[in-house]
Parts: sequence; structure tokens; C-alpha cells
Amino acid sequence: MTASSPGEVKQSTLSAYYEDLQAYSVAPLWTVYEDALVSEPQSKAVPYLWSWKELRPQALRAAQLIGTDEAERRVLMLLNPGLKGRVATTNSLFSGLQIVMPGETARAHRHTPAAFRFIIDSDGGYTTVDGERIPMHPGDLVLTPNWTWHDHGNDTGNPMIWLDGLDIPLVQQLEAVFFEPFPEDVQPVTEPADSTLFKYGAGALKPAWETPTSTHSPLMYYPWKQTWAALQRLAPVAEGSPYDGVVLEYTNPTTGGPAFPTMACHIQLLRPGESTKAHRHTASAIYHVVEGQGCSVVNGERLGWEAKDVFCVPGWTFHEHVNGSATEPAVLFSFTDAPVLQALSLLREQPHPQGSQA
Ligand code: GTQ
Ligand code: FE2
Repeated sequence: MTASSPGEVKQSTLSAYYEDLQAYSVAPLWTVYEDALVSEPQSKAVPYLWSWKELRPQALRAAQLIGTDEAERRVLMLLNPGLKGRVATTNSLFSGLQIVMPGETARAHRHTPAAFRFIIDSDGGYTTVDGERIPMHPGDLVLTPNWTWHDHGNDTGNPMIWLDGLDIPLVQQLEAVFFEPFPEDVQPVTEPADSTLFKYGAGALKPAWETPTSTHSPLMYYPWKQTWAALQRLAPVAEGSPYDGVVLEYTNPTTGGPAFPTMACHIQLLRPGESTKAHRHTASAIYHVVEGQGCSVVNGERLGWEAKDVFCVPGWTFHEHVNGSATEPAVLFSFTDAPVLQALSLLREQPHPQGSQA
């Protein structure tokens, strides 16, 4: 037997000490300091693309296997492979594909996570939000903010499929999730048609008799017709962003700020042949391809996309976008948690040192 060296003696004394500490629910910071106070964020979420061609048949299958009477919501969750065990698409954001079949309704409820719907396939149908019936046509954006009553209905002859976006992972981390079912399956329609659009969607004109009180947009409906017209007018004349092309934010018309206190929504158009510069920001993002085809390079990985696909960009991950067509525009809808980071002085952005990734 050889005698223990002074170093070995110290190590076993320390180990015994660390073990003793566990009885007091205490641990030394100095052994894990570099894990907690990292030099920069390293998301556990990975860049990932969900293919519409693969998922649409699976959504239709769900519609045959389970009814909206059984499922509170018939949603295929888009789960990040790097975040196993969590209901999360990025660290802070959730997205899913919801399907509502002809004649079906998804019953009324409310919850503290904020939500929106970006319509992919539909001939109509609606979401009722706090008593107002809002139409759902492809490209429309419908908000159901924190604690607003909402139910969905399909009164058309064809399936409706849309992209849901929610801040569930964030609200879960904050342990602030509340949920309440409405006393009836369908809430009564109490507001005139188009009232949020008429009141808050008239561009720079807004009701002067009201003092805005909510932290989210009072406008619940951003029709594709207006969104598309804005992009079409700007695309030929605007320089746009070096990172995103011609990009517009869906704003809260009373503040000019983001639609939700927790989520910002954008629409962007990449002109034929346009490719952007690469950057990264602490905000994470989820993209949906409205039309066109191309690719995004995320952390050096090429995510090739076509119409209706969904992909995610984890926080602090370099990304750039390429329109794959020389003749057609590509249009991407996206949402991020930037408002949260901004409010907490944690929003940082950095251009890629080489301009774009190799
Ligand atoms: O449609 O109300 O994707 O409550 C997740 C939770 C959709 C909804 C989701 C929800 C909804
Ligand atoms: Fe909901």
C-alpha cells in the first residue's frame, strides 16, 4: 500500500465536506460556477425543420382518430428534439399544427399563455375572441391574448389547418399558468362583426375616446389581404433589413410595440434571388413558410424549406435566409420572444463576423 499524497488527502476531505453539505440543502458554487455563468448562451434547443408534406397527412389522421369532443385541442405539437420531455419548440416558445374538421368546434376556454393562429389551409371558419367572431382565411393572423375567451369553429366543407404559436414554455417556467373552461361549449357572439378591425385596424387612425389599458394589442385580427398589400407595395421600393429582407412587424396599434408583451410577430418577403446576411440574437424564433422555396442556414446547418413548412432558430444561433427562386418571392411568417428579453435588458444582437456562414 502506498501512502496518500497531500493532494489526495485534500480531495477526499473536500468530497466528504461536499457530501456533508447535502444534508443542509447546500452546495458549493465554485464547482459549478462555469456551468451557471457561461460566457455566452448555449441553447439546448437545436435548429429543426418540420415538413408540411409529412405533417399534413398526420394531422388528417388525427382528425379520424380523435374528435374535438375528446381532445381539448387537436394539435400536433412541434417539439424540439433538443428539449426532450418539455412542451417546447424553442426554450421559450411553443408551436403546433391544429386541425378542425367540417362541422366541428373546439370548445371555449381561456388561459394565461398568450396565443395566435396563422391560418394555413381553410375556406373560412372562425375563432371567437371575447365575444367577437373573427374570420380565418389563409394568411390571416388571429390573436387570442392572455386570459381572453376563445373557441374555434369550422362551418365550411373542408378541413382547416393552422399554425398555433404560444408562450407556454415561458409561462410554465414562471409558474404562472392558469386555465379555465367556459361554462358552455361555445361562447355567445356579443360584438358586431369586424369591430376590432374597424376600431384598431384603420392604420394611423385610432379611437380617441379610449385610453388603452391592456399590455397586448387590442387588434385581434390582421387580415392577409392587408399584410400582402403592404409587402407588395414595399418590396419594389424598400431597401429592407440586411438580415431579413422586407420585414414588417404586426404591431399593437395603440403603442407601435409588439402584438403581445411576450411575443413579437413578423412577416418578411425575400425578393427573387435575395439572400440575407447572418446574425444572431438572444431571442429565439419560429418561422412558417407562407409561400416560395429556399433555405435558411442555422448554426452552419442548411434547412431547406418549401411552402407551409415550419422551422425554428434557437436563441443566440447564427442564421441567414436564402430565397431559392430567381423569379418568385419567398414569404416567411415568424414569431419570437424578443419583447421579453427587451423588457429585461437581455436582448442582444450580433452580426456574423464574416457577414454570412460558410
Ligand atoms: O387553440 O386554444 O396549440 O389552448 C395550445 C393550447 C392551441 C387553442 C394550442 C390551446 C390552443
Ligand atoms: Fe386555447
